[in-house]
Amino acid sequence: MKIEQIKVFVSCPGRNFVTVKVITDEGVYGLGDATVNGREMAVVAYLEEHVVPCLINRDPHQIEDIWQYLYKGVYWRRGPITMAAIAAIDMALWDIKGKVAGLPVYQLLGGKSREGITAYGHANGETMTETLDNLGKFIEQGFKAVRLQCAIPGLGGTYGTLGDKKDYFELQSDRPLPPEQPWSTSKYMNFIPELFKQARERYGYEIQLVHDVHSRLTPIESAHLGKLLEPFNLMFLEDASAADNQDGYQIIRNHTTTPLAIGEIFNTVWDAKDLIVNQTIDYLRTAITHGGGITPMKKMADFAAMYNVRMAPHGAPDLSPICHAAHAHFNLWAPNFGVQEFIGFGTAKLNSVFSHPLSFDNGYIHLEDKPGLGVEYNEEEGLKHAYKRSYLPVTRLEDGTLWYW
Ligand code: EZ4
Ligand code: CO
Repeated sequence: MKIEQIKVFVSCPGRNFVTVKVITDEGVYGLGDATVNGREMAVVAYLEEHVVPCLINRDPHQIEDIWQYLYKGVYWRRGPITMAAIAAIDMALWDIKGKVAGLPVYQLLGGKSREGITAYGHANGETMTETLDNLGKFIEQGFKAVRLQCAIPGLGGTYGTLGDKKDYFELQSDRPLPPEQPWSTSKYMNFIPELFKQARERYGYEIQLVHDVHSRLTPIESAHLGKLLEPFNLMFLEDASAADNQDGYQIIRNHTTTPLAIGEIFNTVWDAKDLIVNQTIDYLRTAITHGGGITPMKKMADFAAMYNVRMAPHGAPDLSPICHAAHAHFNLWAPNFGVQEFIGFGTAKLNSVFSHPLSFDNGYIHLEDKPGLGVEYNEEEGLKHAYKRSYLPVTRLEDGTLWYW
């Protein structure tokens, strides 16, 4: 079997997605997700100009060798654009192998370690009451874990809240230039512990709770927040601080027993190596699309397991349904799976372009048994939704200093 053609599609059914289709001389094809939110066309150029020509006529079954060729074989290793491009090819090759074998990808990884995939939903709101009412709705739907994000009083536009937008799946397509949002660490610190206090008073301690700091705090500030949140038993605090310097997490760890999760912007195991071996984190949140594919994620999971770190792949709506399906296969297999972030299955427009094998019931994601990843990309529908330049917001402190979004 040979790789005959590789197509790269960009479509915007509410937000931009980059999709790769690897087609073989025997007609079998595989699909992969290469979306990097706000930098989509950089991955397209990387794939079309620098990856696709090298893969024509290669054997698609040589997944490991092709991964090594695209990673180790290239002097300019790592980085989000490179690794998303490699990831999409890798996903597509696992999809092909599964289709040829007549087996779902989780079977190729080693089979199921569990029946259902525990998912956490997003309860958010403009006020504390709205956020807590939404938490109640998630509990009623059977969710076992929920992320809480609330607009911070006195700040216009807080990460994780929708403002006047309809939903996550339409959030980004109308941002042709980066919008700006203000940030105040003191306003945030004075508010968030009260949100979790009231959540526990209203709903008790059975529901597991998560919060995403989105890297807005320094290590000592997040250590302080972690301590303030200890009475409210979080499942984890996400992106408590940026980890460009992995040593910073030791400061957080030294001061709080609130579990820590990080990794959605990591693109190789090297971004997390010190965090793992020093046991300064509890969950690794790298996505298959941004971490170089299924091949390295399996290695990362086994490495993390040696240090009691569990996998909790990023599940944002800017990952395409192909990545969400790949996560489901991975999560069914990974012995050290923790939890999957889950924001629903999107809009009718999104589902006209992508179909996926996932369903949700009583707090768990389930995967229909189909060969490969079990996803389809409708090329004709995709063409109806042209790419729109779009950006994530930029954050400034109230005095104008640029900060982490
Ligand atoms: O901000 O995916 O946990 N989820 C997140 C996301 C990220 C976006 C960035 O593209 O932090 O909402
Ligand atoms: Co996050």
